[in-house]
Amino acid sequence: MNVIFRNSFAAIILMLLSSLAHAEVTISDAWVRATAPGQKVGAAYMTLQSPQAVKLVYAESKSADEVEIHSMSMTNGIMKMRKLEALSLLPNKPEKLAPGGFHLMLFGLKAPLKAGEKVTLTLCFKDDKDQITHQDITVPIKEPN
Ligand SMILES: [Cu+2]
Repeated sequence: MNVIFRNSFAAIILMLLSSLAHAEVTISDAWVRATAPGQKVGAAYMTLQSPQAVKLVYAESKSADEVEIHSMSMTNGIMKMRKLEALSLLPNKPEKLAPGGFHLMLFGLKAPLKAGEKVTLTLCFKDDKDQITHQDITVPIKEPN
């Protein structure tokens, strides 16, 4: 093997490895709702899209004691929230977390969430081989409009 061939071989291996590592969930339009002083609960919204079937199984934030995955639905005119064990993502189908629907609920906020500041979240996804991947995101805090 000459040196050039070996180097390009190594480069191809690296490219393959990094493309595997980047089979990750695309997280877009993420925002966290600003909270009033004293409010201990917040909500985060975003759009999730994965190239493969995965489940969002866990989330955490340094800004909150606990983060839960919730759904929201209207039953007889009453909004009901439900804690989900996991949120399934189908391949290449965007799943929107938005007010009135799925959201991440932040419990035990350590400080009020002020518009213009940012919150970090870690999202954990599990694929169909039970492989867990973590993704850290930085999310802007906004007033709902
Ligand atoms: Cu909720």
